Amino acid sequence: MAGTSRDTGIKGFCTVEQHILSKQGEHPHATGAFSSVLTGIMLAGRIISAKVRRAGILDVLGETSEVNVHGEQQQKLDQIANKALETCLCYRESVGIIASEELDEPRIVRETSGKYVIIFDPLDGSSNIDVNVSVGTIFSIFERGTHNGAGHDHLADVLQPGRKQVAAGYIVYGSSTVMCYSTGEGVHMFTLDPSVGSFLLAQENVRMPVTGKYFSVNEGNYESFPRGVQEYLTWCKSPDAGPYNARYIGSLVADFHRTLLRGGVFLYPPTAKSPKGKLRLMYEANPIAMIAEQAGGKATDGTTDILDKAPTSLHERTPLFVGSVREVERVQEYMKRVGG
Ligand code: FBP
Repeated sequence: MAGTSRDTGIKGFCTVEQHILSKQGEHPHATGAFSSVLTGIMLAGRIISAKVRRAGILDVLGETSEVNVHGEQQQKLDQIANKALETCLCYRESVGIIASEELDEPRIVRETSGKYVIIFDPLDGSSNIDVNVSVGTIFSIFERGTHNGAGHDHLADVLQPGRKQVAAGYIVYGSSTVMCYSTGEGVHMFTLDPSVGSFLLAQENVRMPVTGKYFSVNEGNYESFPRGVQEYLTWCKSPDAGPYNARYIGSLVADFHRTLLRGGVFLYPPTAKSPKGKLRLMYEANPIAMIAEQAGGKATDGTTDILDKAPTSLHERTPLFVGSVREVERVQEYMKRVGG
């Protein structure tokens, strides 16, 4: 599939739709319902990308007067991104339920029909929006439980463990707009070509390096990290380790994308301010964990693999340690040895 197409000279002149079609052979019962959801997410991604790229000259920067369920002041672009995803997804017949970081409760789009549940962080890294640093959209897709009409348990359809995701991914709005997604058969990366308005295949079956000398963490919280994490970070900075390079953008989607391609580990441990961790399980940790594992990496909350955690609420938080298998295991060893 990959490789340069002779007549266009554009590497991998393959769209996401073609890529899914090419995989359909492996899914004889595919109905197009899934690709319809993905094209909805990509359309919203193109709309958001266009706003983010012209943010300085459009009235989309800064805060709104509204506060979201987390008590955070909503950014204008948070709302714009959320609206774009809601609108693009709710048109699709195969969408039954959507849930978002910016919506207090799940939205039941179709009471009994609509096969899929889509949970998303419309604009991750909001603290970076106004300073032109990469931000992103993160999405997680589940299939609904059995449709039995009245009394259907919508919340049970949303609160499924990450291992049940049928697909997950993210879009980074960085120097270019890149989408990475997985349906459980590897991780594939597409770049938005604004000149043709399509996400084109950039790399298939992306593999995360097994090790990598990068650690990514907000060390401003160092004093309240668990001692095992403090000891691991001290080791990373020691001649014995190399030392490792510190990299922290402050947008999970961008810090993870670098970790996917270069290896290393991203850490958001429990802190005094966020004793359960800051990041949200359903629309940050779960989808990122699926991509990590599908690329050969690992994602844990320190003890349990993220994808094996049983969610109890839509906006629950979790500690997150994700990256190269060897690095995440090393953090866990330190946490076990030094006791959390
Ligand atoms: P939202 O911007 O979607 O709320 O995401 C949370 C986030 O911005 C992550 O993208 C990032 O990894 C983390 O918070 C940064 O937190 P901190 O500013 O505490 O380092």
